[in-house]
Amino acid sequence: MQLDEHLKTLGADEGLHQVMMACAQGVYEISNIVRTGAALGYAGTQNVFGEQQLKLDVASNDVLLKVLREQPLVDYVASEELPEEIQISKQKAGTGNVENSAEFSIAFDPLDGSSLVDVNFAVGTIIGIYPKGSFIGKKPGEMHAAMIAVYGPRTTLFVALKGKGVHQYLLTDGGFMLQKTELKIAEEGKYFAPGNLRACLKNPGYKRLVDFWLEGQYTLRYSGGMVPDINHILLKGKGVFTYPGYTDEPNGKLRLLFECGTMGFAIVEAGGAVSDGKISMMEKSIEAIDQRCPIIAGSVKEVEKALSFLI
Ligand code: P6P
Repeated sequence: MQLDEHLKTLGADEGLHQVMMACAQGVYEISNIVRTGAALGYAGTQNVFGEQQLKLDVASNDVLLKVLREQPLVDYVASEELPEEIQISKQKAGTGNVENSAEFSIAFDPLDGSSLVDVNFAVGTIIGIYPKGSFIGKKPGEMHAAMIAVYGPRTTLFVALKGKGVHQYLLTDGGFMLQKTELKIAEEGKYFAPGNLRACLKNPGYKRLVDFWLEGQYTLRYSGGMVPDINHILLKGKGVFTYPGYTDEPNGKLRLLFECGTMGFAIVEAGGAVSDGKISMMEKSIEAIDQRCPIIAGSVKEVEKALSFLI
């Protein structure tokens, strides 16, 4: 079954369906850019986090901005590659040619882990679809849907629809075809994806947690790409992903709006748990576009065990 048809069977409302199909078109175009090496090397610019932008980052960002600007229902957009949120509905309405019929605001990381492309590791696109309006003050739990693309040996797409589960589609010559429905994460499972291991030096609780996993003979599954690493948990149906902070960087590296909130939404929709170390990521208020936060995510009991060491 095609993505378009399956979204209808899931009961996605018409406007959300329209915007999700536009995002899927963007993912299709980004997949082609990644696979053909159409944009290699550095762009000579930095993002708001001071990270050198690759031509791939800029090209992927341009693709999503293009497809979203064509959507009358999109209000604000925010990208990891842009310094601030943009109200594209107002830009259009400002020309007097469109009354503001916007319903959704969309935050995205157009190519997460892009620096891994040059070693041919899997990377991904992370898209969070929120109610309209500024992202500031919203919480990830308010999302209508999350879309997560994985550019690996195959291009696959997760769709997490609020209250309607997580589903996986494979990009084929005939478009995105349904592969797996109702993905579920079991309460526990011995896979671990320990990000920011350098934190063990100054965060003794993290060192004890890693020792717990090693003594428990957990299987390591960490690639340095958040999307493929959490893809593994969703498809194996178990495991835990961590990227904690430590004294030098108490909030760690990953972004609430562009990474932790959206990936966490999909994990919760699949029956898992996601925390910033203190509260559920779904309840964490977005205070700034570039806000970073620690993340512990995956099987409910694995997250609980991890938190018992980290708190
Ligand atoms: P480290 C990729 O750059 C990324 O933003 C996430 O996709 C990934 O989980 C993390 O950084 C990896 O960070 O410190 O292991 O390189």
